Amino acid sequence: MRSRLLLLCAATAIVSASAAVIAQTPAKHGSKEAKLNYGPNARSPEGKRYRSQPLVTSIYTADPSAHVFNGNIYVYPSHDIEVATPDDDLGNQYAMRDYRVLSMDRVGGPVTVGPIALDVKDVPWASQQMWAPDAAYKSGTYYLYFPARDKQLDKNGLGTFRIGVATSKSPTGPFKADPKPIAGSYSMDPAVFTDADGKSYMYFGGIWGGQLQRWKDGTFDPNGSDTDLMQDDKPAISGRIARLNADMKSFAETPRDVQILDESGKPVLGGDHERRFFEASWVFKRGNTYYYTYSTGDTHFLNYATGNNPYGPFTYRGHILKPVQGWTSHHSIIEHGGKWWLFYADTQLSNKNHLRNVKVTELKFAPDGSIPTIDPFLN
Ligand code: FUB
Repeated sequence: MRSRLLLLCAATAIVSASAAVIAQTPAKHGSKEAKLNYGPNARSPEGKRYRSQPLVTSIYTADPSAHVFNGNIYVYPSHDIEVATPDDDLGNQYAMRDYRVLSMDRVGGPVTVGPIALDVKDVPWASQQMWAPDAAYKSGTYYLYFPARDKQLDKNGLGTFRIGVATSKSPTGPFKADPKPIAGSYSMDPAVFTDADGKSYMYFGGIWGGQLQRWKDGTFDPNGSDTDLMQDDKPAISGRIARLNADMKSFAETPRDVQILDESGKPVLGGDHERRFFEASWVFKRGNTYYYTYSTGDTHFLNYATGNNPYGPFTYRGHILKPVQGWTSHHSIIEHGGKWWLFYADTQLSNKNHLRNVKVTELKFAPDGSIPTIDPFLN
């Protein structure tokens, strides 16, 4: 127990450092990284070796949304911070207040941690919990999409989640937030996909603390359930999609459900916790196939389903990633340097659910387009 405490103290000291560049090389004996649970000798609490190492150790990061802009890779993660809030099912322990962007010219190269790109204090409508963001680029402007609780309090004394947008001329910010959240937006985990025809779509939503179950026909039920969805024998609650207007800042339509069907064409049911949608939507296109990927939350898988257009329906295909160390699993997938990459996160450095670290590993495809399931541990 004592050595675990010392390790956590060392980790906290390291991650309080400001902007830094960390190379993905094994830690030198006696270096700061050597004191962390980092490097090829690092082990999970169960004694397993990790498939990949954290991309950075100077700050805690999670929910990585990776993009290729101008040939370089930019990762828009949540910026986890130390808080005393105990873990709960609403995710109050995830009390993030700002964003910082990671950048690299290739997977395996040095990673730069950018300065603060957006702070909650500079978002007029937001109160707290700057959760999983995403980014997009169009015509010389970078767009940062982010969820946060607004300033109107609900029965738990917390704000309702909305989705905001901020812009910058640089991929690393600083970003300036619009004064109001995107009209018609709700819940969290925005992910923007731009199709080959230039049309952009926002996928969003998350159940439990993400509040998706409280929204019916665009209306929020402040007394709705937080975690008991009473949906086991019914189609699972779906993530949402809305096409964006050309301004990239507003919805062109009322959000629609993103349906996930099983192999016989029936909707995946709410009680099917290993297959149903929980949060963390991410869409990419390979050939003519649209891959809708997401997290199963309480069963801790990353899954994928495929379809032939951005709206779906999508047919469930399998697990992308087995459970990582830590409660949440949230990811993104990009193609760079002729390979496909899965960005994900675990809690290797801290072993605390709310202090996560972003990682990357190669994602492969079988000839039929299926994705072999990745194990985040080597043995
Ligand atoms: O990081 C806070 C929340 O936890 C995210 O928005 C979810 O996707 C989960 O990772």
